[in-house]
Amino acid sequence: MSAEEARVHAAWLPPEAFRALGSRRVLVHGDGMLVDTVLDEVARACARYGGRVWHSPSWDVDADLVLALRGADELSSAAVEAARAAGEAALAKVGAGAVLGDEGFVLARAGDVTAVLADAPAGLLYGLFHLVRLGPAAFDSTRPTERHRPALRQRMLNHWDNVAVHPVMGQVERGYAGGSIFWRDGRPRGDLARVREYARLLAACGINAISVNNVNVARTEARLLTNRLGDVAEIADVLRPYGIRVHLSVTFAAPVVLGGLPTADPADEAVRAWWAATTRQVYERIPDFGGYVVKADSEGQPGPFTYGRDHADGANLLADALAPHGGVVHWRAFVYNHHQDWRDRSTDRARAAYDHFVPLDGRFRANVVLQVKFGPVDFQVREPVSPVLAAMPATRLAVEVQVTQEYTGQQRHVCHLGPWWSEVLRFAPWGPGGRTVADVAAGEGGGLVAVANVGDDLFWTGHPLAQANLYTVGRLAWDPRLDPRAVLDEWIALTFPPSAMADPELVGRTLHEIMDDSWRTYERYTAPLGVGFMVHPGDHYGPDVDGYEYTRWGTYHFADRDGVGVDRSRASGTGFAGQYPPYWSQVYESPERCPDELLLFFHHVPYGHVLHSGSTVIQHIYDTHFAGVEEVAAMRGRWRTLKGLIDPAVYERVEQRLDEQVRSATEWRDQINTYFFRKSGVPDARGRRIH
Ligand code: GCV
Repeated sequence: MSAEEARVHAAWLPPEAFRALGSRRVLVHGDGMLVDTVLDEVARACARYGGRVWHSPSWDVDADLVLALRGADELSSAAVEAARAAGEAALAKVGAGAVLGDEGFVLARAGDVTAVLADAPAGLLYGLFHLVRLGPAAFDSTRPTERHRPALRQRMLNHWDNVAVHPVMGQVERGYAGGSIFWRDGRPRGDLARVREYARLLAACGINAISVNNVNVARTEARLLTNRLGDVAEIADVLRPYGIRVHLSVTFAAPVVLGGLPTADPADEAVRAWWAATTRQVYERIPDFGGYVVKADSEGQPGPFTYGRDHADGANLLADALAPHGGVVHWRAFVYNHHQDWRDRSTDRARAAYDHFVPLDGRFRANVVLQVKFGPVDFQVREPVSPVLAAMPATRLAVEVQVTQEYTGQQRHVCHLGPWWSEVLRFAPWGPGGRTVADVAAGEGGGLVAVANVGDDLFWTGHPLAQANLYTVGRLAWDPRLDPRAVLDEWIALTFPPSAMADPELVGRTLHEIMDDSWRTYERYTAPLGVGFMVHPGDHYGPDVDGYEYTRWGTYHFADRDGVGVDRSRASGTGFAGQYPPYWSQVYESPERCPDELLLFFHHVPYGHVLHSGSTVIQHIYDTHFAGVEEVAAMRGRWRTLKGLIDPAVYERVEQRLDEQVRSATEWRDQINTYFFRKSGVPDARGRRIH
């Protein structure tokens, strides 16, 4: 183990988290690569904590825990067969339709034995990590039977990692955790042990797919598809034992830039043949390759528009090449005019994905997953849910969220996003009580895709508390109904194991106090009431209220001396509100009914407009910005109570970042409040200092 490996933070899998499991007598029964992974995990835990492990023994053994494949041979061990019978009985009780599938498992008690049964090796692996989460509770004699299956089939991370350092975006586009764990200066980073640790962490929270390069595909990265495929295969080999399939971002222009063809037109036979042959070679090298991720006709990336074709033509071209091998295309819906004239009030970036893609519903092949950003603009701290998610019933849809905190404090600020994603996934686009976004993502074999926040930083995520965002996104993809507070509890108990803490109750309570509401705190001191952006152009860190106001990017707030906000109503604005099914369309259309937090996303209102909260818009801006900074200062105070109680390296890193968060939040407060005071001339009703 190198010195660096020794120092890399264990995140949510410290050895201590395996204590309960590792001190037991464990029997693993079944065969397969992922069963070997289970065995390896259990063996390491038992070596550390004094337990024992057997693999399909031919003699009778006494076990406390049995992890078995349902289809595996009978064993002569009475305890094992009893455990298996208990698992089967539990399954029968759940009902005939209660299949486990490729990744599910059942946990049941048989006498003194805890049994985990699965139909496939991946199910056993997920069952194992469930046991780790439960800790000693997995062995409670009264533990009820549980059946677990992932709600979403595809639980994916997109890495925006560049192989060669990009002159502006660096090694990782929008990366805030050091370099890439895969690539460095044009070559593989060469630390596959670190990649393996990463795979463990991801499997333990339920992720089963990763794309390993940026969706903006430059020259070097394009070649991962062909003559640098070996680099991808090496990563795939390391991820495979943890049930994670590798995907690749490809450029739509690949037939031209790699294949030397004169065109990348989807209707061209030579282009189709090139994709088919190239894809065949990918599968020869990586038989379980997941598929392609494509950003086309977006922010300068090539796409089908060049040839007068639409996005269905483009996506289907790649889908046809992948179909014989079982692969999928994740085709991104993030398509908009990034050369907008700010004077042009008729163009609305929020409308773009719907306008481009909804007319194509029904035309995509079965192995195309349309990957839709959760909101209509761009991963802001507050946006409405994208109306595309309710408008394409004949298309597989995946929801895309951003774990890397491009717009939410860049892993210098604590901003725990679990509650936000949970709100998005639970949103019912057809109206309260109806199907939810999570149902849409689950329904047609779509999924949840998250832009990763990990780099080669020793804490993985720059800010140690940002690890919780990565853990949470995996868990919500597995089960979107989970309460984000309960998921945070899991993360806390794993990362700061109670058995290794002098005062676990204080640690847990303090982390909840700091993190639970941190997304709303961030919202309070940044752009108000859903209006978005107001960030420094380019790096997107810190305030710059008019930074994007006169640019080509389509992200405006239209503040003047009388009011602020974007009129997206049908009656007098861009008509974006009309892209929703009737219930929300009507709610958003009306400034009176529109939820406060989205008011300025949908309406341009006077500063004196009275919110549902009873406050005016201008007073709300002042109040939330003063409150936001106070909350951050309180977070820092709370964190300081943990000094000496947790790992000093974690303590120091978080403390430094909280200092920066206090500074940055203060800057946000003062710039936003001063800007709106100067525009409106309305003084703060409470007479606080505005500059
Ligand atoms: C990968 C935003 C980011 C870009 C990113 C883009 C996308 O615009 O600022 O860095 O590019 O989203 O999602 O493709």
